[in-house]
Amino acid sequence: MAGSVHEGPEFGVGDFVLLHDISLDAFMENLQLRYEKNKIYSYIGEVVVSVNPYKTMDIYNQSYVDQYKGREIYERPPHIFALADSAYKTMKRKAKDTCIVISGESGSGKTEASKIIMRYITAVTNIGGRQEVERVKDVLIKSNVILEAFGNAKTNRNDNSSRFGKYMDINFDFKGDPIGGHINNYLLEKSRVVYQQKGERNFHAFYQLITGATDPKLAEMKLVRNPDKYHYIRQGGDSKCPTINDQNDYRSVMHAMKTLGFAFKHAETLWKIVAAVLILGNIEYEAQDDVHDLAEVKDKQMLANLAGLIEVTNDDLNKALTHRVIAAGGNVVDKGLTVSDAYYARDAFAKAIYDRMFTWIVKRINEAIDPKSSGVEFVGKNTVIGVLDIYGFEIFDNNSFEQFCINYCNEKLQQLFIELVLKQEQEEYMREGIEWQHVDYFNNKVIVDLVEVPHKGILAILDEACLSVGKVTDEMFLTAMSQKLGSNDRYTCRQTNPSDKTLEHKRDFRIKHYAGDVTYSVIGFIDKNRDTLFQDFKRLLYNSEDELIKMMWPEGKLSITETTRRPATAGFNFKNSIIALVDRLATKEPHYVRCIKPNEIKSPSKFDETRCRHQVMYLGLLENVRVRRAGFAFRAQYERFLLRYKMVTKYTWPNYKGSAFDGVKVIIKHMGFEKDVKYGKSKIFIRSPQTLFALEEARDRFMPNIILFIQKMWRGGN
Ligand code: AOV
Ligand code: MG
Repeated sequence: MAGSVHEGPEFGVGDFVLLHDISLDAFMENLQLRYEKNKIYSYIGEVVVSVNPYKTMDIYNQSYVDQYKGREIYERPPHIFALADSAYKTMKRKAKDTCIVISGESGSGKTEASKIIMRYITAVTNIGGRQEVERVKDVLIKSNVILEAFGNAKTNRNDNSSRFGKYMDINFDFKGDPIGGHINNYLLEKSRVVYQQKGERNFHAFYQLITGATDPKLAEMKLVRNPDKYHYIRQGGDSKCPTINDQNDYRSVMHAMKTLGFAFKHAETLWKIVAAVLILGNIEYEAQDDVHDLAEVKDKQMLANLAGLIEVTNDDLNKALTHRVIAAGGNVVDKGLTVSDAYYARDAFAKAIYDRMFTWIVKRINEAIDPKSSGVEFVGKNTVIGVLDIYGFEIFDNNSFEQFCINYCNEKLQQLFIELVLKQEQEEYMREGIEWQHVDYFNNKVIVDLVEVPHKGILAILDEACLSVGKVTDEMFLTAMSQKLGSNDRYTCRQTNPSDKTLEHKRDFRIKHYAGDVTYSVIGFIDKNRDTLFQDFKRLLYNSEDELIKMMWPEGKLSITETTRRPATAGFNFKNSIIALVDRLATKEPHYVRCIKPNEIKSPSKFDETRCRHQVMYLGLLENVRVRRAGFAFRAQYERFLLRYKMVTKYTWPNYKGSAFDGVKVIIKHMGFEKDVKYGKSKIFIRSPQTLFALEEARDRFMPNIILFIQKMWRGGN
């Protein structure tokens, strides 16, 4: 029947737990049937399974909001609104923090899901119409526009791929109205600033500036309106993306910055930094003479333009781009860079300046959405809903340190999912006093351990290599890994002997991830993990006349002899931030959205069975169904059950005088289902889906009489 989780046989079952036969084939058949009927959402109990429709669906408007507001999850057809509502209600009713974890591979629809959830929450709150709350909502939504401009890019998997991880807490006051939020960001893929694979683009912001800024603005920044002129943004081969309108997006970003209260001067500086990175990428070097190969900047005018943008002197900039000052035995030595070292330094500079700018943007957004400064009067307990939208599992032709971190993060989230789903179910059965049946689940802990365990994990081996003295190469790291991990069946080294000229020289290792095998090229691992930037650049930027640039680089204040401790590595920081994230999620009541990408070609009509089956398998969805079912297809609280089905017997309709528990028993007895149910402390558990369908059908049969009854009551009859 339409109108509940059971939408009728032509749409399959809305909840996979209701499948007659719990097998992968039955799961796939149901998923495909629903997708083909435009039913992109389904449930596994309270978990939402979402298949990316790759087309605009008219299912998010106000009338849909009204249908889901305040309803129980199984009372309406599956929808992500129901999950958002459930997270919201739980938070409000129990005054407990909740979180929504959205997972799935790159392009499966996580970011869109997180935005839909945000929009739902803003649509159902602030009934009182408080102006300050409206402002908070606007600011929360607009913050996304800015983050996506600077942190998303077109990849070969997704035109709007998140290249950073995002966890956002939305804070609510005791009335349940949003009063602000806080964002934690995780490792921006900064290598993209200087390099993109074929078919990919740099971060959207670069193209937005080039296409969106006015002519005078571009002239002032010494830029031309042609992306193909800039080395850092043309390597992918195509700067245009048909699904993206950079020019309009530029305007939206400017508008969003205004809404968030960014100072005009600061917004200007951000675009100036973007422009500076573009020019930096075009800086070329030549050797001063044939003997020393010492680098010199070719185009002095370009150097001057760049210096003007970041407000430093030409000399200082030239020095930083071609020299390195080092402290050796108490003496300060000024050393010229070779041409190749200078190119390396240039790229490191570009990545660092962009990355630091992104960090600043997140910090500035956090100030704008800080609940303490929202102006909303704050009384009583403050609770949060956390929304996690992170970069999805990805495999490219060439996978490096970034993919390694991203995929490790997805392993962690998968593990959290397994633990929490199992735990939640077991706890529910215990609470209800119903016997729990063990269900086997593939636990990916072995892969997580392979990456993160102290001393023996890949990240530890990498750190050890980075910290050792002398010149360490990526190949040495690979050898060290092979020695220590050789026996791990999730790890394979694919290094060939460089002296064997008959073979193509491979410097790869492969990990059997939960979501598939990924081969990582080891090239660049040491460098990306060390993540060091010459002090020269830090000092240069600290000495900028631009107040914001100076503020972004406080450590430039230190002189070269004030030796600083070796900073923590990128891998170490990332691992700790992800562990902290998982710990944080585990303290909240979780809700899950599992996103599936139906095909590789962004088509709204193609259900690639093999690709979908693979995702269903690695996401552990079938096991999820088994765990959820563990003997029972359906459960509901006695009060809700009675309310929903009381019309099926004359003993319970219109009102049952006794307890809800007794009322439910009357219904079950009347229908003859005693053998198929178990009574928990607060809920009834139903074994077979057919029983539930029969109840629903009975309810449908009695519904017309009920409508007549209600109409009669209104007319004053009885
Ligand atoms: P992702 O966040 O999961 O990938 P997105 O949420 O960016 O993926 O979705 C990719 C694209 O699919 C979007 O740009 C939309 O064109 C389309 N799409 C997804 N969900 C919907 C929907 N509900 N309705 C209409 N179109 C949709 V990544 O960030 O790459 O892991 O790192
Ligand atoms: Mg995304």
